[in-house]
Amino acid sequence: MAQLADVTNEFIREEIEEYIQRPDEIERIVELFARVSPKMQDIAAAIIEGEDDVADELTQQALADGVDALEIMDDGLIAGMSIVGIKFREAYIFVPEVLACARAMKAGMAYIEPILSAAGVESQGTVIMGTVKGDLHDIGKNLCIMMLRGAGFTVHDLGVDVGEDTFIDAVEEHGAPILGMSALLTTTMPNMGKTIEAFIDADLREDVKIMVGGAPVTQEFADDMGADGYGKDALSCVALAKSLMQEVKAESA
Ligand code: B12
Repeated sequence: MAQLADVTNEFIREEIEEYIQRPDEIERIVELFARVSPKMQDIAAAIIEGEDDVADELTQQALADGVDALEIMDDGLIAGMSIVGIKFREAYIFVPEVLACARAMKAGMAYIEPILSAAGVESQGTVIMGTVKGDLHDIGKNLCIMMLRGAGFTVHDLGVDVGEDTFIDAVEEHGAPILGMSALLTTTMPNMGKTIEAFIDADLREDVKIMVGGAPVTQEFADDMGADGYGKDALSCVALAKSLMQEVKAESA
């Protein structure tokens, strides 16, 4: 088991000591940062401090040094955000600070996105993605979109606070076989179920595979609301989209 002393970056060590109290979270975060390279720890620190210019510079530098774009995304940008999430939950920081962290993450992602997108070849299929009504969280959704595009999917991003009718219109307009919905609030999660019901009412449920995700969403919740799949992160989102696409092809064969 990794120890705090195995985390080489002093700032990250202090953040863990000062702000993380739950033993399971300490173990998970220490394990994570003990594994990631010093360069990635620096990027994570820039995210935690909300320094977008530093995140921008370090991401460019890491790419120039040959670090893999996925490694920067997972071990630098997302890893940093995991500490931000805990500090926000425990009210050590508030919305303006989190927005600064989100801006820093976006600054790094700006370099990662074109690389992951360029990796794709022919289109694997069309996916409509959006964050449900009442919900403004889009970092996770945007990561999923980035990865889906990287895997060759054509993705139409409806943005945040998306109502049922907008989801239905987009699926129809683009003839999309897959719809992905994101929700980060327990209060907006039910809007996923409402959207699925709206598809049923419009007699369109059979025409589209629906996948859901977001931190509070679980497989059980997804099953209960009648979704076709749940993904816990951007990588599973891609795996899920691929398997749903196979189902679509098998059904239409
Ligand atoms: C950043 C953030 C914000 C930012 C959002 C900026 C932005 N542009 O997105 C701001 C400051 C605006 C914000 C506002 C609020 N927030 Co907020 N926020 C967060 C925070 C810290 C991180 C979320 C995040 O980006 N995570 C990083 C990404 C990478 O992870 P992710 O979103 O889970 O996405 C991954 C997976 O879930 C999955 N996934 C996501 N979508 C999908 C979709 C599909 C189809 C699939 C397959 C997979 C998938 O893949 C993603 C990539 O790996 C979380 C804490 C947390 N730990 O989640 C709180 C959190 C979600 N917020 C919370 C709250 C309460 C709020 C506010 C109500 C605060 C307030 N008092 O105003 C407002 C609500 C605004 C609104 N109407 O939406 C609570 C929700 C509590 C609850 N039980 O509902 C949380 C959990 C913090 C907490 N513990 O208190 N927030």
